[in-house]
Amino acid sequence: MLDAVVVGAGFAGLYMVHLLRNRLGLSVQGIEAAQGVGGTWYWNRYPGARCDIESQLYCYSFSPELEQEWNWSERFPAQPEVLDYLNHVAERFDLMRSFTFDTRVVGADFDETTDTWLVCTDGGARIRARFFIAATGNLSAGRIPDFPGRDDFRGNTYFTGDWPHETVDFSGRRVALIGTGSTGVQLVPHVAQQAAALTVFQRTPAYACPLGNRPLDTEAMARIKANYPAIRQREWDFPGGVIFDDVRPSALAETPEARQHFYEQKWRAGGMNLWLGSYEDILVDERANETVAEFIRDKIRTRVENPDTAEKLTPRGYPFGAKRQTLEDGYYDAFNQDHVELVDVRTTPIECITPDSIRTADRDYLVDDIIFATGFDAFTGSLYRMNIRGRGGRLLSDHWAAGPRPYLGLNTSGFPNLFFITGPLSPSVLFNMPRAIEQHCNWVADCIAHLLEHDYRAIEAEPEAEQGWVEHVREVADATLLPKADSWYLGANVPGKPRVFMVYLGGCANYKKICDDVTAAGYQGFALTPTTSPDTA
Ligand code: NA7
Repeated sequence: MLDAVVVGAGFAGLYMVHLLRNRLGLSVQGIEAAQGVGGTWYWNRYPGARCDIESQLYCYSFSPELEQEWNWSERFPAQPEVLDYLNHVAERFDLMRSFTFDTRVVGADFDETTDTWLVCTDGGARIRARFFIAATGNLSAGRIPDFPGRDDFRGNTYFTGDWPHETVDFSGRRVALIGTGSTGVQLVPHVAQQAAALTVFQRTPAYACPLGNRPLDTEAMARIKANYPAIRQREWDFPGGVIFDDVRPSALAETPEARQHFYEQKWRAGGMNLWLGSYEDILVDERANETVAEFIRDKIRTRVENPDTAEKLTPRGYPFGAKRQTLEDGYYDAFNQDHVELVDVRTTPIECITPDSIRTADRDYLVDDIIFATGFDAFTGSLYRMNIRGRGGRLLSDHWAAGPRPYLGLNTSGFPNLFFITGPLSPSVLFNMPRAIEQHCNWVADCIAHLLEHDYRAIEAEPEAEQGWVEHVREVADATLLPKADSWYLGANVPGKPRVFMVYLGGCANYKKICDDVTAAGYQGFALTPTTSPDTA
């Protein structure tokens, strides 16, 4: 029997295996569906795929040596560079040998007689372990909507989250792209450059802001390296873990002129500046939000030449920032080219896909290729497809039928010794992911060390603590504007999924303090089962 099974070889799985094996000396088996490490950065290889958090932040902080030896080439690293980085980490910390690749977990059952997990893979392996750790990512279960006729299409179809490894050449082809979230917005300018015709099918217009990418030269990288300790400290001062200069309390407290000037500065600064680094009240006050929303709408109108297209691209009816901020580099300009067309599927819905077209309420769009940039079954999708069963054989998806409910986002009642890394109800995607991941993995590794040291065989969230956390996460979210859009944060993009805001919005520093306090209070809210409990005596 092993000490732990870790599922996933992205940022989370790699660090989790490093902590458990290299620091605690435990026996660990990593399991990964892909043929290599990287997680999100392995699968999302579409043209233009790029991280939209600054490279100096979007990396591990646990090893000063690693920080000093790795050079980032751009402010926002492209997918191949992040993947190279993760391969480098895997090799540097000798992690590859602990993983089985090209293998999916198809079942995980908690055995109440031994307090162990039996993990089954599609390769037929049955692995028994004390701890089962899901480092499966929040945006890893891809979702292509069930358009009637989808399987009859005779051309090529692509899903952005499972992009082919070989280069795809769209030269001379008529391409349809469905979806205008972060992914679609990144893709459009690249496909437009190649394709003979590009038709973009948009359901909800994005409030896309400029990415502001630039190369990092040797001097810039040297400055970053010299500053890493200070950067790492400052990250925790910001609720989203991304550092900004000059964040102001209230948009409504300033004159329209001062506000306009400030928004211009933030627009030019790029990245998440307008979203998380401008005025603190724009995500909690609708009137404040409207000031920045209108600023962005104006920018779109000036960027897009055709007034009808500009109007279709202009977001309304939901607050800026209530959906994940999308960042663009040439997105709006692409629509100024004659061969790029925008279809608003709210006015003319997609009725079906035929063998050679996408048919909307009023037209047939003849296409050779269809790209689905339609997003993910976020947070729970990757967990449910592992068929995890806890006490009494209860499926995780049944326990969470009304919405996910893990205490602190880390463990859920009835599923002892199962840990989620940046799972639902943790700060996860609304904190800088690598930092959130490190915090979670550190907590889990410390917890496991504690259990082993003090001879506990199991840990499990208490139902009351779990319920309390569910309510707290909801209250914090309801104090903001974020639940006011149909986003994947809410599960709104998946028909039938319970509408529960799945991210803890209290900030990672607060969250870390809550986790640390829970630990200091002897794992308050968790039941710990001693090895010599009456059950085993
Ligand atoms: P997103 O942000 O979920 O975007 C998916 C897009 O696909 C979005 O514009 C959706 O419109 C659209 N969509 C989904 N279903 C349909 C149907 N049935 N018809 C038309 N359009 C549809 O996923 P991304 O991959 O772009 O980004 C995911 C995250 O990865 C991103 O936020 C970053 O954190 C990294 P909708 O807005 O739902 O109306």
